[in-house]
Amino acid sequence: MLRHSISLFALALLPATATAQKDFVANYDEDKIAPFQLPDPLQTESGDQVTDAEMWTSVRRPELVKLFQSHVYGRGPAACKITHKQVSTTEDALGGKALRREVDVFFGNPGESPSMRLLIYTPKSASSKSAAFLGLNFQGNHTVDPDPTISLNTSWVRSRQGTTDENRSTESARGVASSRWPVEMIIDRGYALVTIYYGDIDPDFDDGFENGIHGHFKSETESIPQGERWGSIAAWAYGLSRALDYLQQDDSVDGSRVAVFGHSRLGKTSLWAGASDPRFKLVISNNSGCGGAALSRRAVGETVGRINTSFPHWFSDNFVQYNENENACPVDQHQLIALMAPRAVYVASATEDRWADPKGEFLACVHADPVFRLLGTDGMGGAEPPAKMPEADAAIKSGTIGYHLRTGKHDVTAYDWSQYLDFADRNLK
Ligand code: GTR
Repeated sequence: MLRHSISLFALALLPATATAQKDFVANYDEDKIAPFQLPDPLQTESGDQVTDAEMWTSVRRPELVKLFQSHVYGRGPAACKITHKQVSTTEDALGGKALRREVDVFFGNPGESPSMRLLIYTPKSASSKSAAFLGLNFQGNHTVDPDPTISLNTSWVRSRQGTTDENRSTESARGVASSRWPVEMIIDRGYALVTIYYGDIDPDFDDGFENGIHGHFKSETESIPQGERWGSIAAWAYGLSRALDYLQQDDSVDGSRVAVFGHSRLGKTSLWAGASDPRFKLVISNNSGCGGAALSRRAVGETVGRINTSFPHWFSDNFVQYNENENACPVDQHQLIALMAPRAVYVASATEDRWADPKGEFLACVHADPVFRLLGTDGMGGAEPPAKMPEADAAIKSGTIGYHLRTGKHDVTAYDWSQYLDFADRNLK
């Protein structure tokens, strides 16, 4: 876990942000948004217009990845060698429809490095390797399905009434997140599902570099300038990429057709994983909001200042410079969406999730659209991107950028999954 050691610069900001946290009042009024100009995804830092795919790929894309590393998420070590160990195999999961396996993937050699446990479901009806959804979960693999034979995660978890005891999960946690993980529906549609507890990679609290992969890669991390060191989102994304390294060697999953999925902070993570690792074929952000799909410059709902104060370990130290100062940031989140091009990306919002700024999430897609079109795809579909937000529950899913605004609260529902599956049928099969 990353300790935000306090630079002189941040020190000067601290009292102000602490006050901002206490007195923070979210803005939801479109008329109160301060005027802003979005940085152009298709203009290079030296001011040249990107005119073709070659220039995007060789100049602008790498430039943008670097800007997001330096100013937003931070930079981690190069890909490490992974090793793996089979933990369990169940031939007849989900009433015989799926093969279910647990595989430990180590960030180095077993015994010397931390590991994450992959819970893998593959459809038994498949005649060849299956395309897969890969997503991190919040409370442990044993929470995605009530099956008592899934191993109970024993690492640190955030305490929750009824399902934890001194920050360890209990038997009563089994299946509590199952409404967010419709495993059978995914298998019935012919896809594999791979999930990992995000705390296996890095526990979600600030403990000063001690545990998780931040601690494991201590010397590599210390060789990176302080302000640019990876936060937890970048660490979780690194874990997703190492999981993909494993899936590319798996016998039942097709590692060249993997969709990375995440909700909320893990939606921010799936976007950064997809942006920094072009091997992900489809990228899905469910209600990711600030630091995810929502435009930071709108500062509607959760803001950069607010998120850096509540969750100081999620982003790089440099990101703190943009607290109440979003216009000074050289990037905004439409450029993050653009980094998926020409691959497919889907952004989902919810009507009651105003904290995540649904309109800001939609506009990020609209402003990413020109990059997708330059690269020869149809962007959000149609001749040009939609001029206004779609109605609730009217998904835009015919193009390369999908978007919907679901009725309801901050959550993952069967409606969300059924859109992702339709979108995957067109972009992953
Ligand atoms: C909230 C945070 C959001 C979102 C969410 C979550 O408290 O403000 O940015 O990440 O947590 O991940 O559940």
